[in-house]
Parts: sequence; C-alpha cells; structure tokens
Amino acid sequence: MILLGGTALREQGLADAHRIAVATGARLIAPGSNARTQRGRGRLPLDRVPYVVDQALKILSGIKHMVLVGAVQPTAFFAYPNKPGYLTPPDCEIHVLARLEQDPAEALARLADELNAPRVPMPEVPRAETPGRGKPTLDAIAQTVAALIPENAIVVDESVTTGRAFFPQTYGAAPHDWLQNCGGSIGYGPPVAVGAAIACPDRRVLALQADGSAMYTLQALWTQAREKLDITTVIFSNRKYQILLGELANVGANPGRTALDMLDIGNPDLDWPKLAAGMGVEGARAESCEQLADLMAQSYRRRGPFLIELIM
Ligand SMILES: Cc1ncc(C[n+]2csc(CCOP(=O)(O)OP(=O)(O)O)c2C)c(N)n1
Repeated sequence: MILLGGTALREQGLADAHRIAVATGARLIAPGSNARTQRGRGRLPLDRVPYVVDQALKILSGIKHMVLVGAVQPTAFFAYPNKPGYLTPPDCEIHVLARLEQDPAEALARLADELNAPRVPMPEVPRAETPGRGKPTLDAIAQTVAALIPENAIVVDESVTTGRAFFPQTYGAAPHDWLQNCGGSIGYGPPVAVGAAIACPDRRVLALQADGSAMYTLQALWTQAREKLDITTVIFSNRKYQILLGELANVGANPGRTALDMLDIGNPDLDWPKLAAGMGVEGARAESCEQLADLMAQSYRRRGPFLIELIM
C-alpha cells in the first residue's frame, strides 16, 4: 500500500500514483487529514485512513509493506486503552519514497517512469448528480453535497463528525480542491474560507462546517461580509460536540449528567442565520436535503457570502 500526502494529492501526483498502482498492484490511500487534495470527476477516487481506530485497523489489516510518499506512518489521533497507536499491522514494513520535506509528486513521476508504467485513464466513477431527499441523514447530506459542489470550487472541510464519509460520495462531484485541518485545533474553517476566497476570487468557496467548531471563529463571517467574499457556509447544526461523545466512549468513560451537559451545545440553541445576520451575512435555515440543495444552488447565483444552517 502506498500512502500519499502533500503534493502527491495534486492532480499530477495522483495520476502518477495511479499509473504505479495499475502497474504494480499496490493499493493507494491518503492520510486522514490533508492540507489540499485535488478531487472530483476525472481525478483519482482516493479514500483516506479513517479517523476511527477500529475502521482504520480493518482497512490496513494484512498490509505487509507501506510506502510513504510525503506522509508519515499512520497513527491514531489519541492514545486509547487497549488500542494500538500505530495503525499499520505490527509486521508491516515501512518504506520511505519521499519524506515530508521532499517533493512527493516528483518522486512519484520518477518512480512511474522507472517502472515504465503506462499512462492509464482514471477509473470511472458514477457522476454525482442527484441530491439526497428528505431527512438529512449523514448519507443523504453527503449525496447532497456531492451533487452541489460547484465546478472548480474550493471546499473547506471542518465538518468533523458529519463529514466522516463525505469522500466516497464525492468522487464523482465536479472537480474541486478539498482543504482540511491537519492539526487538532478546531475553528479552522471560517478563517480558512476567508483566505481561500481572497486567494482565488474567481472560485466559489464551499465551507462545510460543524457548529461547535464554527463558534470558535465565527467573527470570520464579518470579514466575509466586509470583503464581499463568495463563500457558501453550511453549518451542520447537530447542537453537540458529537466527536467528544465518541472519544468519551473510546476511553471507556461512563459519563454522568454534568459531563454530558458539557458536550451539549443546545440549551439555548444557537440561531445561525441570526448570528450571521449580526455579522452582515445573509443566511437561512434548512431542515431537509431539498431545502439544503435549493439554498446551496441559490447561494452560487449571487455574489458575496451566504450561510445555511442545516438542522440535523
Ligand atoms: C481550540 C480547540 N478547543 C477545544 C478543542 C476540543 N474539541 C475537540 S473536538 C470538539 C468539539 C467539536 O464539535 P463540533 O465542531 O460541533 O463537531 P461534531 O463532532 O459535533 O460534528 C472540541 C471542543 C479543540 N480540539 N481545539
């Protein structure tokens, strides 16, 4: 298995990695979090090492050799009782083709040439065209997002728990760049959306945003309004620190009322369209996939920022 990180996740790196995979039978995967991945129709459908340790162990089981290309050996995000820190099997040999500070895309190109690996078309993936319907389940949200990623968009992903399975469903979406937080500090999304929109004023930024994380940096909405940035923010309003409920369970805790209350961000419920309005950003609420799809499409037809609160 080849683990691809850094510039290996840009279009050319992925094309060369695919040549190598077809020529050698190696499997390809990306780390769980990557600063920038070029994805969507015509590009390599590549999944990531899952965040959830048991899922990661399953995907990496049986791997005898892992080749690192601009990436490090995958580890669990936290140390959990009775779970390994390294996610590769204990007998897996680790090989380094390109270190983090080297040029992974260049290394892949040279390896593909060395192998005389023919240029091969990307695998066919179904086009993502139909939004989800009805209740916003995680699957239906992923389907809706996939159908509504605009051509050449910049997706800023701080969707946390809601977005765990966004990747497979968005392989056939319009081509886009996908940006992720590579550290553990939340509040990444709103300011990164600002930066992306200022860097690329001709592209729509789609910020996929968990509600708890958004509260850390919501003042970025004011900057979005002031600079009239073309940013569509979708707030996944589960009104919880959902991921931390999972972490509590993972360390074997048996939380009482007080602990659980600290992970609940309802009571009072945040009103995201009003918070946005207070910063000069228009917003609306969606309760179904149809409403989400309509609001996303509408937001792309106008200039400037727009915020959608999806009630989950
Ligand atoms: C700056 C910072 N403060 C606190 C934390 C601890 N923390 C990790 S995840 C999380 C909650 C995330 O909840 P949300 O963004 O709503 O995502 P969900 O899991 O509900 O999708 C918190 C508070 C952190 N990682 N970084």
